[in-house]
Amino acid sequence: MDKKKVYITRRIPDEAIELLEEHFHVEINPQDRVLLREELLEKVKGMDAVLCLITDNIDSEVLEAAGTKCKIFANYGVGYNNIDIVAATERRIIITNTPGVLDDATADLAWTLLMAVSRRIVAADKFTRNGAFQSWDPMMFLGRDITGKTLGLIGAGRIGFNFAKKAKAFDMKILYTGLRHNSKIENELGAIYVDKETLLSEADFVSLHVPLLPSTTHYISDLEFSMMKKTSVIVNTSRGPVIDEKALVKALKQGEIWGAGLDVYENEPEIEPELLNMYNVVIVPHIASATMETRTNMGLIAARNIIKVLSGEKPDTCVNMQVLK
Ligand code: 8YV
Repeated sequence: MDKKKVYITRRIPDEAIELLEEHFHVEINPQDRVLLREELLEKVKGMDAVLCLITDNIDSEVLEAAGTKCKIFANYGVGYNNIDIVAATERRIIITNTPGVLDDATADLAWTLLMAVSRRIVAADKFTRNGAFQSWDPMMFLGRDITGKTLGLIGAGRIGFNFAKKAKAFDMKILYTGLRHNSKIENELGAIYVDKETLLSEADFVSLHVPLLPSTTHYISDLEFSMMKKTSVIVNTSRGPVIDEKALVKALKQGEIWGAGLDVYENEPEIEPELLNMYNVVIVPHIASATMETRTNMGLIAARNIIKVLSGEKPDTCVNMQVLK
């Protein structure tokens, strides 16, 4: 019998590819770039499964193009706002994601950004490299304390919890807000649930850990920035559109907040040009899960989901459970 066919839209770590190759005929996008729309529509045709990335727009046209043989789109990421879940469910295509394995890496990167902004690491590094460190100056690169300050967590799911856990080492007070109370974060970390306004006005550091939904789009905009402390730092490792990027530029320019650490952008890979020249902003290119271990584990979850689904079993991490009933 012919082997089932799996398409991978962009090269991912070898372990996942090798695992899939033990079972299926695997084709991978050979180019080091996101597939163009017409390429994606062509490549998914006749596949039994597709392993896609958050940079692929999987809408009803793509799902339709894949055809009736296709059982699963396994998304390489925990977020799946790139996929039309309703359209997939209508076609009884299973959608999976990669939760759990990237909690630490994402929380670590959020901390890296928080610290880099607070201690002005990037600007200080550039200054030193450029040979500008000619004499020590007591007023040079004054940053902001972290220990003992108040952390404001927006979204207390797995990644938010993990981020807050690390705040304990800095003796921080932890405030959180979100759709629902989380007794685990309250009992284990002493976090206090507050409304959005209280969080924004009391936190020294605000970190975003919510999925992108209509209700979280521009969750932080002009009004929210005006409520924040002038000394505060905002960190975003969730999804770009959660922050209104133009409002962020304005808030930074007007000194409504002290700084920002960003991994994600509203119109990725484009970035508001003014952010590029601001000294109090640290920007990285969506690398929160970019460690060898984490990216390998994400690939293995996606690969195992495909193996299970194409053997008639339930996947480990389905996001449209209705299809399994
Ligand atoms: C990845 C992410 O970089 O998991 C997510 O939702 O945004 C990141 O971990 C991305 O998914 C890679 O496709």
